[in-house]
Amino acid sequence: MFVWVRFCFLQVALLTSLVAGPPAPFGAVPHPRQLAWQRMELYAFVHFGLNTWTDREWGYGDEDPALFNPDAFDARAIVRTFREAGMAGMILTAKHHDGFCLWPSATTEHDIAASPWRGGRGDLVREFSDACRAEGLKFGIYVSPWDRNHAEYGREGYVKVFHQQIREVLESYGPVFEIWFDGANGGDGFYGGAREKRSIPPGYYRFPEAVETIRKLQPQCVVWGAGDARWGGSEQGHVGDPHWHTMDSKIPGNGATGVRLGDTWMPAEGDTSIRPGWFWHEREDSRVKPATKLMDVWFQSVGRGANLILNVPPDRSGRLGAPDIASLTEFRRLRDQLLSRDFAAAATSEGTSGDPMHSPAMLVDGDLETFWTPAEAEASPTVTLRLVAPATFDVVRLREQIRLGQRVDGFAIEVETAEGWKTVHEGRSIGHQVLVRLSRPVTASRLRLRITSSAASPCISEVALFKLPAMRNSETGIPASQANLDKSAWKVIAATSGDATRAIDGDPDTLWHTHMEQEQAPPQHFIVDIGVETRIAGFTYLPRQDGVAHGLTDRYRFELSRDGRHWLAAAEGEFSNIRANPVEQAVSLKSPVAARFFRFTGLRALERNHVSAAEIGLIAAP
Ligand code: FUL
Repeated sequence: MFVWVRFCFLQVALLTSLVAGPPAPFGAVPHPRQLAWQRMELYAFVHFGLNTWTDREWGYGDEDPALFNPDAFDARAIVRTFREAGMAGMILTAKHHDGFCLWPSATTEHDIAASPWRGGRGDLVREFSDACRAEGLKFGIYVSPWDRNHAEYGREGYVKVFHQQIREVLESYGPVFEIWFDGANGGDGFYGGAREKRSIPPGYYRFPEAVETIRKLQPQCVVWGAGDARWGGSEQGHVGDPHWHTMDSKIPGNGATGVRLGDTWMPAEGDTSIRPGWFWHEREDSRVKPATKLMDVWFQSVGRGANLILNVPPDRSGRLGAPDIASLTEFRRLRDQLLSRDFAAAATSEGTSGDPMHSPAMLVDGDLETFWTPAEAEASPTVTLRLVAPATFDVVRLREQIRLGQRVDGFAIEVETAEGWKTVHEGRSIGHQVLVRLSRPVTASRLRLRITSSAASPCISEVALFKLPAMRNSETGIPASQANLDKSAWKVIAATSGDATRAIDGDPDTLWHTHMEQEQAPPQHFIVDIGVETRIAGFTYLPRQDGVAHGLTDRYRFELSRDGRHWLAAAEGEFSNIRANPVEQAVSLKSPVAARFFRFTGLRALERNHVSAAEIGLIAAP
């Protein structure tokens, strides 16, 4: 029976191909679960947990669960905001690196059942997953592999716990569209009281086995970071250009661009937070990204064919902040306005086609599944669209039918002007979609899409034309620094090595760097005289901004002095997550200290054996 059905199928396939049937898939193609996921495009991230109370980005693992008590938590209100912002789903940090589980887990006592919230009977994963179902959003889960709380971390015992946690969250909360496995691991932690550094061997988490379990429990769930989808390469949300949906099992590649012609379909997700950090910090209430900035990030992720996961963290009351909601609302309005009118709709089209089913008319039929494929003989396939009326546009959206693989390697967009045809854009990748922003608006009634290079006959499903809404210029609304003390009269009076004036010159592109003729290993420090005694409430550290991790300082000491001789240890600690998210770090002192001198010491470096800082600033007490 099977053989016969298969034989018939081959016959039909052969016949259709003689009649010029649909093009065969090319290279790696998406699994249906990946395809459904790629079409979600935009969803929310929710970082919420003990860090919300301790004001940290990475908890050490020894935080008291009693801190967790959001008195006005309302999952439904949060999810409604996401729906109104046009998001297709949300992912919750069910467990972050501090090991605190937001659901009552049988694997640990370090969970929500140990908190006073809802009398110790609360389950935040349940409340969010129920709210998502009620609001029609998909629900996803982040379970951190690195666990700074668990005593067995680094040993076999913890791997079992981790796998059990995955089972718990997938068995009890309905469909999960994506599970997120973060790669971060800073080494040290509480680890049941050991307070030590632990390193793990490659393969420690046994992901292949975990993925097998996930497939069994929830076959539609996309595994991020260990199976189906990849990181977009930065925590600023953007992905590369050109952007390929494939990676290769043999060639190491960069997640931002992907690997052209790679053997594995592994689409990217750009991740970023609406605030500088992932968790809510009061001091960042004034640093919420405005909608214009979100539009930029969206163009550089969704507009390059990737998904965008945008983090919007609840505060200690368990609600989203007013500035965050305002920005999301405006972000939605701008996207709606942009996409409300497609000037290519109902255009007539001319061009060759490989077969009648795949004529150029498919490009403007509003159907993502249908596509145009040119006659095979055409060397540089071109399609011409005549719009129903002359239109002014500055955004062109193109989509390939990615069920058949990513095929196009180069394209040009041309418009007809009074002086003849003019190329207004040349690009490389299309894939799921590309939103091309033209350098300026053009007015035309005829447009040509020319495929200049393609690894297999192009299969283009859409051309659409839009006009950007008026946007107040992208003043980001994010102050350059949280430090508020003027540095112009500051003087470096000592430094163990390197030119420390570069860390107080107000220029984020210059840096203090203790790598001289040879590496000057941490600890390394410098001392600054700020000229007048001032009440200091905190300091800021801006990591180097050139994308290099050498000397990135993830442990610091900060001291203050009135006379430059007697020092007070004002703060010592960790700058968490600066490798992936090298934004300015602000540290508040327990209470303000009057001082005229400060000494900044880098105690540990993430890479190479030296210390660097782009800027150090001071926060004066009000
Ligand atoms: C990173 C983590 O270390 C951050 O804390 C955050 O969760 C981000 C989404 O991923 O690698």
